[in-house]
Amino acid sequence: MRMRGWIIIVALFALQPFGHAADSAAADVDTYVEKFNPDIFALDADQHPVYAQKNAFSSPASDIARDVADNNWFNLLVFLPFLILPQVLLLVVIFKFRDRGDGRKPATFMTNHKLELAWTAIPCLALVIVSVPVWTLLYKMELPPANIDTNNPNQATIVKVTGKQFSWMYEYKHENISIGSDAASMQEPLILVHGRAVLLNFTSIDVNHAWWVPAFGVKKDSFKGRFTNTWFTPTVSGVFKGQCAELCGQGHGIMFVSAVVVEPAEFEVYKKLQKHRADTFKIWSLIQQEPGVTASDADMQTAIAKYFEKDASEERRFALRYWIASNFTSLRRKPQDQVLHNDINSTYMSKRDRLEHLIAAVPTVNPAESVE
Ligand SMILES: [Cu+2]
Repeated sequence: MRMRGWIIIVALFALQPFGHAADSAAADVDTYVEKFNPDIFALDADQHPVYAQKNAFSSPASDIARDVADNNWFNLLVFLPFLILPQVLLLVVIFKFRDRGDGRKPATFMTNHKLELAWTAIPCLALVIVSVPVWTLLYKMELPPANIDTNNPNQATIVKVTGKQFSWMYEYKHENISIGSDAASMQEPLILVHGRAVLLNFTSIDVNHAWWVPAFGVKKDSFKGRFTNTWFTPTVSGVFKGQCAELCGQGHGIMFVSAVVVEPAEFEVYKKLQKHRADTFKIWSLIQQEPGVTASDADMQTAIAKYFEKDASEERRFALRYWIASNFTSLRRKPQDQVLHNDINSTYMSKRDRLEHLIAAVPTVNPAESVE
């Protein structure tokens, strides 16, 4: 019961931007921009708390990563004697059979069939022992277990991942969301749900790539004309970084992978934001133009009126604010020519303010029934 209470409180908190307290939305907007659009190019990643989980062995962030880490420790345990035993024998021989100056002759025998058989058979046996859990895990990585209903969006997120020189496109099957590039043509993160299985189907539209996030314990090749797949359940919330792991051309080094693991209630917010995204493009193209170019009030009002024609709900207002703020965040982060950079940095807050005023002039009309 206590657990359920907490879940409701957390959910109410997370869904607040679509509730009545929309006036404090500016702060909420920035909170969500930080959550769904983190700076994956931050160089001081170690000092950034969101990058805390980086390694499958020291801090596994999925069930599969946990298995990979356990498997690694098991292998180490099996192979450790092979590392230690020769060192011990070497020390014994060095000290026990050293030349004591008493004229003793060393032994000169050449073969010992029993010994040779043993040192061939025992390592072979060790490899067989290690291969059993390894093969089991490799098969487990391919498809989720039968008790996870992949047709149920609350149990599994299915994403088609398409690699291309030099970025990733993500298509969410149940949620009908397509993402890939942000307003600055930079890679967008894959948004995943804490505790919800994710099934990834990989392909490529050009050369071979490999999707790799160490903390999730998965690395999968993507090929043109073929599908490969893997799955895992994120067990830690936060931002996770990866990298294309197949040399795919000139931009391979900057072909990043990033994922944000959020709570279920936050994912609901994300879905709603995505639903309105395409409709905000027109307004964005008016707001952000060449340095020094400003859209007229009449043009802005027309575009905003058109945007709110569908509905003028809190949800839709919040989505517009969110996408404009998120787009500016992406642009400000991208290295670009100095004139454009200075222009964006000196004008983006006043542009956001102008938008706030224009939105405020449109009366809020929440739709009678929610359009899901
Ligand atoms: Cu690549």
